[in-house]
Amino acid sequence: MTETAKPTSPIWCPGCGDFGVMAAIKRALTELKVPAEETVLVGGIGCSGAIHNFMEGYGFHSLHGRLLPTAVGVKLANPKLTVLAIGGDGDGYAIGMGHFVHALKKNAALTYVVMNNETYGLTKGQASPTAPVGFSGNVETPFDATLLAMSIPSSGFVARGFSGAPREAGQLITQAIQFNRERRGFAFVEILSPCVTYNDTYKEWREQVQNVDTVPGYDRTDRTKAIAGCLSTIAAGRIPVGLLFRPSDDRLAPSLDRTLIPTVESAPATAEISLEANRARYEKLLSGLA
Ligand SMILES: Cc1ncc(C[n+]2csc(CCOP(=O)(O)OP(=O)(O)O)c2C)c(N)n1
Ligand code: SF4
Ligand SMILES: [Mg+2]
Repeated sequence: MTETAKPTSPIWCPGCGDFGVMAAIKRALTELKVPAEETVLVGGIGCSGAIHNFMEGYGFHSLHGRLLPTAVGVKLANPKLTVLAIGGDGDGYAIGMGHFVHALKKNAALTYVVMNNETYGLTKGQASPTAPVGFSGNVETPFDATLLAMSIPSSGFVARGFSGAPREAGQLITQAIQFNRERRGFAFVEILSPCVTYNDTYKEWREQVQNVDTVPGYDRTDRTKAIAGCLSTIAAGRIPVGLLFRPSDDRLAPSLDRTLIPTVESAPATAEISLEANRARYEKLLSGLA
C-alpha cells in the first residue's frame, strides 16, 4: 500500500448511539496506546458496521455476518495485531449467529463489539433478534446474547455497556482489549446503542440498566452464578450491564492463537518465506511425494 485512506466523517444520524460507542472504542485504544498501524477494525454490514471508515487503523469491510471468521483469520495470520470486530445485532445475531457461537468456541484473542439497537437500522427499522415483541410486527421473544455467550464453555470475557454512558463503556472495552493483548482469549462486549430514527430507546434503557456490581451477591467469576445473577436481574425488569463474566486466569480456556501460534515470529504473516531460507524444508516436503 502506498497511500493511506484517512478516516471520513460518520454518516450516522445525529444522536445515533453509535457515536458513543465509537468514542468509547477510541478512548480505549488511546488509553492502551495501541498504535493505528497495529489496529485492525473488521466491520459488519449495517450502520454500525461502517465504523472502521471513521477511525484510524486498518479497516476491513466484511460480508454480512462474516466479520468474525475474517477477524479470527487476521488474528491467526498475525497475533501481534490488536483486532476488533465491530458490528450490529442484525449482523451478529441473525445472519452471523453461527459464526458468533463458533468464535466464542474458537476463543481467538480479539474483541467483538456489538452495537445492539434491537433493529436493522440501515434497512429502515425491521425487527432484529433482540427486538421486543410488538416492535415492527415482531411476534418472537427476543434473546440475550450475553447469556448465550456465558453458556459457551470456552467464553472468558462477557460484558455489556450502554452508549449513553460512554465512559463506563470505554472502561469495558479497555478491559476487553487488555484481555486480548495478554492473549487470554475472545472478549465479547455488547453495547446498547439506540437507533434514534427507528427505535429510540435512550429513555427506557437509561432507567433500566443496572450495573451488576450493585446486584447483591453477584459473582462474575463463577459461570453458574453470573448467569443466575443476570437472569434474576432481568426478571426484576432491569438490564444487567458491566463486566458480567470474567473467571480467574487459571479457569480460562486457552486462546486459539496462543495454542496454534506459540511465538508471534512463527505466524504466517511474519514468518520467513523466502525460498533460500526454506529450501531444505521444501525439498524434504517434495521428497516425501516422490
Ligand atoms: C446477504 C445480505 N442480506 C441482507 C442484507 C441487507 N442488510 C443490510 S444491513 C442489514 C441489517 C443490519 O442490521 P444491524 O447489523 O443490526 O446494523 P444496524 O444498521 O442496526 O447498525 C441487512 C439485513 C445484506 N446487505 N446482505
Ligand atoms: S438509522 Fe439508526 S442506527 Fe442507523 S445511523 Fe440512523 S440512528 Fe443510527
Ligand atoms: Mg442493529
